[in-house]
Amino acid sequence: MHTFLHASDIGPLDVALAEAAAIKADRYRFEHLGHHRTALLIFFNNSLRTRLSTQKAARNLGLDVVVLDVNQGAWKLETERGVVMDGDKSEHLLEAIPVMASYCDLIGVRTFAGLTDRDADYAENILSQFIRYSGKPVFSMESATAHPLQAFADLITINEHKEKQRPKVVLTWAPHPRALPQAVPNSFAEWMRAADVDLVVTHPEGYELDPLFVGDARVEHDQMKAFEGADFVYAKNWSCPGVTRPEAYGQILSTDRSWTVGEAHMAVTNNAHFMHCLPVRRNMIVTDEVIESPRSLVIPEAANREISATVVLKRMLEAM
Ligand code: AN0
Ligand code: CP
Repeated sequence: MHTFLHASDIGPLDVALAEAAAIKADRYRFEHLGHHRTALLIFFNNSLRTRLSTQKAARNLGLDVVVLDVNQGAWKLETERGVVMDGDKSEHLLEAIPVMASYCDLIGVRTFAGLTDRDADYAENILSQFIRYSGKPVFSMESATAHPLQAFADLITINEHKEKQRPKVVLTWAPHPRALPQAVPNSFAEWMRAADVDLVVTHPEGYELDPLFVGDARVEHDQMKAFEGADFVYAKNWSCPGVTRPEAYGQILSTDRSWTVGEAHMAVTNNAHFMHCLPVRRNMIVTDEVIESPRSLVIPEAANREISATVVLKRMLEAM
């Protein structure tokens, strides 16, 4: 595996899930693979879970790890070609990428969507330059349109907790005070479709996700109806994806707090597990009662980020 961005990059999901279970049972089992190799983790944006779990995963595999926070201590990077660099950016990505790549064997990149230029975001403008100019395997640690390490961890968590072969999984939009990317819901929808669960997506009008990720998954605009009989409820805010409302790309279209997941919502489910990728704003996305309930999986889900990252880095090392 040379790049990790989409569910298809990891091949058959049953094989990946079996590998995840084996690694969870013995997470140092492939420690020899990373000997004398270095992973570089580059953060253009904040992170708690990805930063820690990916470092832990790399160490499980015997890798050395270097972490760079681009906006803290590095030169400000220009990302557009053809710009006269007379502003505050001291270095271009076109030099910085091969330089950074010369010190490592594989590269993880976190770079959020700008949420102003849909075409640039959906072309994965920054990640694709790393893929093209680094000459090294590159994996997304949440890039403009996708967060595959999160979706893989979510799938592992659902697989561990499901009580029927084909559970009903509901992806629900929920309100948030700031405009957030679509990367998490995009990848969640993509991976759930690949895993063949009964996926239902619910959101207010205008929040339609890109068909590239959501395919022909069932969309139900009545949130309560969507929740009926659900085995898993996956909450997330996202901004306007610009599919049905191109002029509103990246904007907040609704702040309707009736979409905040509470006990009345969970009461119509099949005693569903609650999931969220974190960080979560309590009593905006989900009430205290629901996130603290015994059916909440937010902590095991975050813990599985170490497992998904270990599988992905292992695959990349094996392909070298
Ligand atoms: C980010 C997002 O919504 O994409 C990261 C989630 C893992 N969340 C925030 O910026 C709050
Ligand atoms: N879920 C997730 O990716 O969290 P961080 O933004 O803290 O890495």
